[in-house]
Amino acid sequence: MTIPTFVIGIAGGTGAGKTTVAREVADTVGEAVTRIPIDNYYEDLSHMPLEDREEVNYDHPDAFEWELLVDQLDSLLMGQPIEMPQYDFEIHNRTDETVTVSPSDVIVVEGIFALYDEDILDMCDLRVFVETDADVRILRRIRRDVLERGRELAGVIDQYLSTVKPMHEQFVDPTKKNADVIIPEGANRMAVDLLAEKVEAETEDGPAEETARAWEAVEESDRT
Ligand code: UZR
Ligand code: MG
Repeated sequence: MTIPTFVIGIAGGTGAGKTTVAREVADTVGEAVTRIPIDNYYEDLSHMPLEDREEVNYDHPDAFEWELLVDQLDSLLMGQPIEMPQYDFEIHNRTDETVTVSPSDVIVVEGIFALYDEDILDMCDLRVFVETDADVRILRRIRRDVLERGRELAGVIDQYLSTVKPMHEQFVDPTKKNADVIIPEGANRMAVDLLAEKVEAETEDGPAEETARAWEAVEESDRT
């Protein structure tokens, strides 16, 4: 008997520490964990010139290709591998490459809208919202966008005020009500350990599987 895949959704505002929580949970649990960043499922905007792509509101739920994410998650849950798209923040677009992702016991779906779409919510076994103060989040966001995503400070500030903040208040923050647990300040050790314990408990062989395997062993030894 196989244990069904355990799916965790991790949402929260930009810079909240979602990716860090996902990574630390993955590093803490014994099982293989597949991470699915929802950023990889931004709509393919190859048909648009860069100047237009720079103007897109990436903090709105419509910026994502939900159908593809749902389809691919479905495939993984049915035990089939997927070709996960990859996203390049510097050019605001999907890259030509995909990454083959194999099914695994644990899947972490992570992104600002991880707790937004009804289908995704249904597929999650554990829904987590990472709640970090807005001032801490914007400081992290500035550091990341300037150092890692090739942005100008003025542009980061402008984008934050024009879309990131209002969209957070309108669309992201309300998804907190869909969470089973809210964890403060991103990757705090206790929260990560509790999540990891839950994952271990849900994915380890229960008594039913152990009994079944014990019987198989007995039958096997009877035959020999
Ligand atoms: P996280 N984002 C970009 O800045 N450029 C893109 O091409 C695509 C996304 C940003 C997006 C959102 N918003 O706030 C953030 N803007 O990525 C979500 N503007 O990513 O959860 O890792 O912060
Ligand atoms: Mg992140």
